[in-house]
Amino acid sequence: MSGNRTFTMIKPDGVEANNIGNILQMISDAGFTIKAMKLKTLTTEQAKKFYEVHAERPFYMELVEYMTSGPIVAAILEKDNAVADFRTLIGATDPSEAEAGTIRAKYAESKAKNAVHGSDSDENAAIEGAFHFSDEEIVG
Ligand code: IDP
Ligand code: MG
Repeated sequence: MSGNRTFTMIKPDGVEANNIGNILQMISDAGFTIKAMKLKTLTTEQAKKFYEVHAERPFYMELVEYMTSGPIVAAILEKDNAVADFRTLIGATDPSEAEAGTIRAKYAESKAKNAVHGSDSDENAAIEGAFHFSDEEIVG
């Protein structure tokens, strides 16, 4: 059975472009409930750890620099089939390939600065949620 939670971040370009409200509206219109949320600026150490799986990719340091360039909004979201449905809502990594009407098609600047993160598996949703939130910061 697929899980009912995913983890997201509104990335620095989304915050900088004043799209926090627009993106949260799309998320709630799509049926997701917010279980935890915070605005914070990631340290270099936190961004490196969060994107550790990409450490060997050529864009890793560019990604870390971008993700620490300004505040992000981190959130845990709940919905049936949360991980897959959220990946559908955000669209492809590269906004030029993202379906019309998806968050990235509407608000991403580029493949690097692509407005939002969404977990890619139930396992990573749990790991990423726990990376950003303590149990007491998550509502029941
Ligand atoms: P995803 O966010 O759609 O899951 P991943 O392949 O997991 O995409 O990549 C993580 C993040 O790394 C992307 O969201 C994007 O910000 C950045 N990224 C991915 N590919 C590239 C690239 O080719 N150049 C620069 N940044 C990239
Ligand atoms: Mg990914």
